[in-house]
Amino acid sequence: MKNILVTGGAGFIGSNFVRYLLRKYPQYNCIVYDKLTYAGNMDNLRDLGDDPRYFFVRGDISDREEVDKVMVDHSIDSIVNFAAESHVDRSIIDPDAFVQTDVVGTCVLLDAARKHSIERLHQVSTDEVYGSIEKGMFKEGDSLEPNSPYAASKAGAELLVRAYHETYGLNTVVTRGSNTFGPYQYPEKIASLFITNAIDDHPLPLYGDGTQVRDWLYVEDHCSGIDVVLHEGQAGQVYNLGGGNERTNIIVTKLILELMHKPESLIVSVQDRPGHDRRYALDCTLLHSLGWHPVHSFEDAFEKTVSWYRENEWWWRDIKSGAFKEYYQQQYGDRLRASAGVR
Ligand code: NAD
Ligand code: TDX
Repeated sequence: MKNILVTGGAGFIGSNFVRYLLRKYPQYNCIVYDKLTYAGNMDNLRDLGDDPRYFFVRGDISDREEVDKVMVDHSIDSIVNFAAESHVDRSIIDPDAFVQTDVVGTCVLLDAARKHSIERLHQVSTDEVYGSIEKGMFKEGDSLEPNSPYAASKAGAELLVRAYHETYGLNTVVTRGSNTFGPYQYPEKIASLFITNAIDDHPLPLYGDGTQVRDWLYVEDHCSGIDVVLHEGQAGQVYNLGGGNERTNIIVTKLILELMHKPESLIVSVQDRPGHDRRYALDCTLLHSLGWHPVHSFEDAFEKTVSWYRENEWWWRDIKSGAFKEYYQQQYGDRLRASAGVR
């Protein structure tokens, strides 16, 4: 591998991955290909500045011509596909873009991978494709029972990846990552939203009773897991990639407030997310057998994350003062008003 196309590299995990890759592999070139949707942000890559091994191309993964051009222009030999519409709540409001980018876009990348005979395509997927589990842990062979339009579109993408491996012998790997947190996360997800709200003493809108469970993974550990599978994973294989940190949402919320010395009275219980998955949990034995283990403790990584948002207001204040406000109103306006009425 030499010229790696990182689609969605201007987003949260993608930008952290680009930094990780360039740091670890001095011989690699990283070509970021990103549509720059509301979630894509050149500020996420600002510190790479004039690194001669980093290139940025603005483009849509569902545009065949643009994808073809970047493959040729940069002699791409591997693809890591992060590009996606990634937020469950937005997929409930409007699923269209999820199907277009997550499913159709992945299909276009698979075709380009075939056409240009690339060495490997790594699909960055999610634990949400399994649906919810009350007890035990999901294994890679378990059935896919996605519950949100987001999860369904990611499952659709994965099935195409599988089919291209089986039918055309394309060298593919898939990672199913769990809930990720860390620097440069668009402030719509629970961790980045609640930290930035708490800085401003704004309410933290907790869905339902807050007893849903997620498995938390620090972004650096997510990147190292992708790195291991990209380089060591078996062709055609899927790998669970979880942090082993199961926590309820209420526990995560209270931890954030404790780390920030803010009162629990900021927590407001609001109307639940429809189709809300109760619990995700991953058995990561397969990935552990490749030698990967998360190295960041949940509490320390959360503390680091809180500090990062505190020290980098320049990054998120701009985002929160723009189009985000409209989304926030749509998603939380009625919910917060209804909760205030109940009190
Ligand atoms: P993000 O929303 O922060 O970033 C997505 C990026 O993709 C953005 O830069 C956006 O501009 C780009 N993009 C969107 N549509 C595109 C298109 N049509 N063409 C090209 N670029 C496009 O997402 P994230 O949280 O960094 O997630 C990255 C990937 O990891 C996604 O595939 C997501 O499903 C997966 N994932 C995320 C998590 C998590 O907790 N955040 C966990 C597991 C898996
Ligand atoms: O305002 C909120 N209040 C709240 O209680 C938000 C945004 C979330 N929540 C709850 C819902 C979930 O139980 O917190 C939990 C986490 O929610 P999100 O941060 O929206 O993440 P989730 O829906 O679990 O999906 C995430 O993990 C898997 C990422 O967004 C996906 O991209 C990834 O695939």
